[in-house]
Amino acid sequence: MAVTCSVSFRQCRGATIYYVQGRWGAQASLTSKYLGDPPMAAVAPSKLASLPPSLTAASEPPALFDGTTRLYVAYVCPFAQRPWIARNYKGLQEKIELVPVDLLNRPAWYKDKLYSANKVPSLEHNNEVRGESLDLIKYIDAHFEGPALKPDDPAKQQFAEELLSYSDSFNMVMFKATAAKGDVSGELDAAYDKIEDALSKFSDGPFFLGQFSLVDIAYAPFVERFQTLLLDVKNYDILKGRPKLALWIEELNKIEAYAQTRIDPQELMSATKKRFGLA
Ligand SMILES: N[C@@H](CCC(=O)N[C@@H](CS)C(=O)NCC(=O)O)C(=O)O
Repeated sequence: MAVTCSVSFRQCRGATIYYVQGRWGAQASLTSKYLGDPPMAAVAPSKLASLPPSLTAASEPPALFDGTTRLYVAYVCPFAQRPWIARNYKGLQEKIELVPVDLLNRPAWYKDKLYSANKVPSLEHNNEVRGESLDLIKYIDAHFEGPALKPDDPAKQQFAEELLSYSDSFNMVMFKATAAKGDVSGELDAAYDKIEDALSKFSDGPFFLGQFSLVDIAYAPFVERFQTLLLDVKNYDILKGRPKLALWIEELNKIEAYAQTRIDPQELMSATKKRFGLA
């Protein structure tokens, strides 16, 4: 099945790093093996049962621009998980409809009629569609009721912006380290020590800004994935010598809004490893 529109590539140390439905891999060439798996393979069946089914190329679109607010996601996509957590945390389950799409068998109307960037997440609200996960967390926080995700304290606001800016670089270190052949512990130490330091900055709670915020939402989907993957592939324990990070993950898992978006870690890892050509 050729679905090249759902794939993007970057070069990394001579290998092609590719990206399919929220998962990265390293391979000399992309084969149908990587595009042929059931797109929902990583989602635990128990979780799937309680979530709406993903729309496919065969699915009719919802009544687009009828005034309904819709958040388009793919269940395995860490970027889409961000605004999904924000929506849950603010208690907007009734106000923002969750619409999962199957990226590997994507409905044509998604690009043609809704979001020309053709990525998830996207948010349909007030007859407009917007994307970019970090922007969407902020947008949902600013335009809907519910507990604030952005702190009031200017010092925390500034630190939030620094951490949000760093999140892309952090993710890139993780993607490259996972795909690299040699010892990458130096790069990983630097990235996770930075996270451990960041978690030490405010003492009024276990989260990046003390209390749960948009920064935790930005990092959680990625840390979740790379914790299991790095342990398995690189024998690298992100928690070793990092008590703040261990506590952060423990406390994060108690947040129902986040727990609702989590898919089984082992299932996710085995699917991700397949994408990395490591299984
Ligand atoms: N920078 C975007 C990245 C979104 C993204 O790459 N989403 C992936 C799925 S995890 C996607 O839609 N890929 C489809 C494609 O690239 O065609 C964001 O933060 O929202």
